[in-house]
Amino acid sequence: MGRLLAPTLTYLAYLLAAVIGSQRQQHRVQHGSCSYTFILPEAEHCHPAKDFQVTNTLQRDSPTEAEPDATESKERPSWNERKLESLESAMENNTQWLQKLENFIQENVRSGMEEIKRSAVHTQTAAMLEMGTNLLSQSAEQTRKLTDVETQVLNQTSRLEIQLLEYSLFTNRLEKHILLQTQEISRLSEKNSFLEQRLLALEARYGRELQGLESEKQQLHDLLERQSRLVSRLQGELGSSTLNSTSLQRQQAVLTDTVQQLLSKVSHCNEISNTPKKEPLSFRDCAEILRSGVKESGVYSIRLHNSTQDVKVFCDMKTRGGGWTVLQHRRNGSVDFHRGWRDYKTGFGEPSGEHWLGNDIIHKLTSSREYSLQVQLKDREGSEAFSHYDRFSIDGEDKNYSLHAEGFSGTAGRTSSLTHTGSQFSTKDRDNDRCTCKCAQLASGGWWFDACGPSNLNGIYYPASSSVVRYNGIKWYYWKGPNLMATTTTMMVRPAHF
Ligand SMILES: *[C@@H]1O[C@H](CO)[C@@H](O)[C@H](O)[C@H]1NC(C)=O
Ligand SMILES: *[C@@H]1O[C@H](CO)[C@@H](O)[C@H](O)[C@H]1NC(C)=O
Ligand SMILES: *[C@@H]1O[C@H](CO)[C@@H](O)[C@H](O)[C@H]1NC(C)=O
Ligand SMILES: *[C@@H]1O[C@H](CO)[C@@H](O)[C@H](O)[C@H]1NC(C)=O
Ligand SMILES: *[C@@H]1O[C@H](CO)[C@@H](O)[C@H](O)[C@H]1NC(C)=O
Ligand SMILES: CC(=O)N[C@H]1CO[C@H](CO)[C@@H](O)[C@@H]1O
Repeated sequence: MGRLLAPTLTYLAYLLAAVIGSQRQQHRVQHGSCSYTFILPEAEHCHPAKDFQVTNTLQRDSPTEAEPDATESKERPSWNERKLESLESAMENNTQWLQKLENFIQENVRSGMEEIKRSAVHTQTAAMLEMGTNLLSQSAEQTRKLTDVETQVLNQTSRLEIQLLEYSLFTNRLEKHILLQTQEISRLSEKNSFLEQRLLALEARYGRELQGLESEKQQLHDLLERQSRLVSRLQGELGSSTLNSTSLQRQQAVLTDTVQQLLSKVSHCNEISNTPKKEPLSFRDCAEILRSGVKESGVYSIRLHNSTQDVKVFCDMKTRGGGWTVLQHRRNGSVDFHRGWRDYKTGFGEPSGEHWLGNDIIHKLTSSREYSLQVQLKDREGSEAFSHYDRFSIDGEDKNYSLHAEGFSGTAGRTSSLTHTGSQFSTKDRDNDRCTCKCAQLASGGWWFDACGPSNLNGIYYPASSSVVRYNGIKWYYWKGPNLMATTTTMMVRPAHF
């Protein structure tokens, strides 16, 4: 306001000066519907008369036209008088003049002052009014601008608020989303840790399995190497045997030649002698084979009496004159003797090694004629002994292969270890003993158990290192007690009257 006021005051001063200095002192002020016109007095052009010389030099003592008059009066005698008179009149005129002037000036000044005052007041009022109007309009303008600014600010504020609201909504949504994500992440991490544990467990398990598999693989690898070495050795052998076979073929060819020569010779002989051919020999037992001239122990074929069946048996041609047909033989425990009824009935093992000839065959053999029995024993210390029975036979299966043994003699004990006549044969699956127990299961093998008796040559073959007393081993009680550490046992028969 102060700044506005200063130019206004300047303007007012200017207006005042203009009012005083202008030719037509008139000023109009418009305020609302009213208009004010101020007419101001003219100061410069308000001369009294043409001859009424008024100059700004108010202190003019005498007019310039009066001087020539003064020079004329000097030439005349009464000049001083006249001069005096004129001076007096002039003075009077001047005085009048002065008075007039004074009056005029006084009047003029008074009215001028009033006018000035009035006009000044008017001007001032007008200026003030104008100023007021200006101020009013300016303030209205300012108010309008202010309102505009206010609306703009409000607009901005509302817009900002809307944006803020949107942002907060967005933020809320984001927060919710983040919360969901966090939950998801935590769930996933839980799952992950669970899976890791599972993985660790699986790794541990599979690691162990893998180690086992690797060791197995190593073993298989070793086996494979051994096998391949074996294969290569076999290949070498095959090569040499191929060579051998070619040499054998050559030998065979030579032999074939020889045989043909012999055949031709034989046919020639036949032609010469023309004697009838003998029937091919069949032997009932090893004694007959021995009698036919064979002196070597070994496996031979016999045909049982009253039968068409050929049986391979081992013939002992050395012991006490030979001719023994072997029923039972053991020497290294390679054959399992803990067997059932059917195996003992038909026989098992190989006649060249450990074997049991078979109860049916023994029955048929010993029932076809009278036989004696020889039991040949050898223990680990190398001592040998035997038990002999003059008469020996067993019944058929219908009587459970009952034992008949008489005429005991020998070195393996003073009394017979074989049970008395009539004992039935028992195996682990057929219990025919006189014990409430099952001797074949206790003592193992198949034998003529009594209850359970002092002998069992078909017991378990224990290795030499075993020193423990066992009741299921090989037993020939009256020679070596309950525990015979036998290396070989042989049961063999020969016709009683050999
Ligand atoms: C706010 O101003 C914008 C332009 O700046 C205009 O388009 C809008 O209509 C205004 N809103 C209000 C509520 O005045
Ligand atoms: C081949 O024959 C020789 C003797 O002729 C014998 O020493 C060798 O063991 C035989 N080889 C085979 C693989 O039978
Ligand atoms: C077998 O021998 C028995 C006597 O031991 C006899 O009764 C039977 O007839 C014989 N069988 C044959 C086929 O010879
Ligand atoms: C037992 O003897 C037989 C016949 O001599 C032989 O084939 C087998 O390999 C031997 N077994 C053992 C374990 O010594
Ligand atoms: C032979 O043994 C069986 C049982 O193993 C038995 O039933 C049968 O009576 C026995 N036979 C004789 C003649 O005792
Ligand atoms: C001496 C002088 O100048 N007198 C004059 C005074 O005024 C009158 C009229 O105004 C003149 O006529 C006189 O001559």
